[in-house]
Amino acid sequence: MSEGFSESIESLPTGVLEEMYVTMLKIRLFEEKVAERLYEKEIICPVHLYVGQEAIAAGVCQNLNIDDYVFSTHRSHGHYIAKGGGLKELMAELYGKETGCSKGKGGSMHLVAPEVGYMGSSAIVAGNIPLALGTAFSGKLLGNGKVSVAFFGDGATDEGVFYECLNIASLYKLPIIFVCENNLFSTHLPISMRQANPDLSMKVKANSIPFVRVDGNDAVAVYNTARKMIEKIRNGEGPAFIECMTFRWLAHVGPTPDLDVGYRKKKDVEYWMERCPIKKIRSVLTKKKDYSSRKLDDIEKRLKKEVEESFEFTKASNYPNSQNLLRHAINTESEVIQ
Ligand SMILES: Cc1ncc(C[n+]2csc(CCOP(=O)(O)OP(=O)(O)O)c2C)c(N)n1
Repeated sequence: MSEGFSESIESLPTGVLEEMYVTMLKIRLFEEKVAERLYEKEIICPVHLYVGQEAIAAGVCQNLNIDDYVFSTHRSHGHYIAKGGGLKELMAELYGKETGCSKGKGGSMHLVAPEVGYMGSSAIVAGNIPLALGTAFSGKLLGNGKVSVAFFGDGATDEGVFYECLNIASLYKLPIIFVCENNLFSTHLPISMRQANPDLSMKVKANSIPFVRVDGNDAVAVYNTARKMIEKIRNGEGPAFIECMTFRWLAHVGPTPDLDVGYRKKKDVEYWMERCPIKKIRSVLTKKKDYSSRKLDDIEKRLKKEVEESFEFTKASNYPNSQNLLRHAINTESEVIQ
């Protein structure tokens, strides 16, 4: 299925594979903890889990520098973690604590970590795409060599602004990579019930933007494709588009498997779970001559501890006090209150 650049996995350095594996497992373990806390109703902000899609954030972000720009969506944890955002600040944000990355005022859908180039997530479907276009414009004008990344779901391709952004990015040859995570549904509707022609490639190519579709559960395919595209973007060749075919394992929002809703079949979910992106990269890694499965166990132990520490940190943190409620917000005169 993959039309991506599928170089032999042997040619990928073990270090790169291991780093992607660590990122993916960190996202998975973190979200498993979050799911547990959601069931307990300890976390009460709306949470859109990324379980099943980890290879996309890891494969793309593995190619980025810390000062490249990433813009994310309501399904934000994977991109935040893959770009280097701190787990403690993320967990604290989900609990609304003042030590959270958005000072406890944003919740899961409004994360930010500019110190690592994670410029923010937005709950407005497709709303992050013009924002990424903005940093791409600045990158072009300043000639600073930075690349902007817009991650979005297939639902964003239903929006008019998506098409406007494709046009402008192409017209001005902006340094931006569009990453569509096509998990086959926008909430409960498949793309075939939303668009007359569900084939995205034609729409992207109509704007003269290079398009590649890859298996989004294969971190190596995502990595290789994004690497080639980002190299060209840095060389001034303008935007590129990668469509990553994938599937979310859990409900649109919240921690349940949501099979009772009736919009997807148990056997489809099982099919995709069989094609677990983490299982896949683990099997690639263990085929490397110089890699031992003991190392994988050590990584898992270390990451579980890191997740546990983020939880302890959150428990020990305070909620914002009432005097600070308007800090870091915009007042009625449109001034940012420090
Ligand atoms: C402009 C806008 N329209 C509708 C919504 C309601 N909404 C929230 S998430 C979502 C589905 C988005 O699907 P997709 O972009 O494919 O991302 P996924 O949830 O599959 O990751 C919708 C329609 C919204 N937040 N913003």
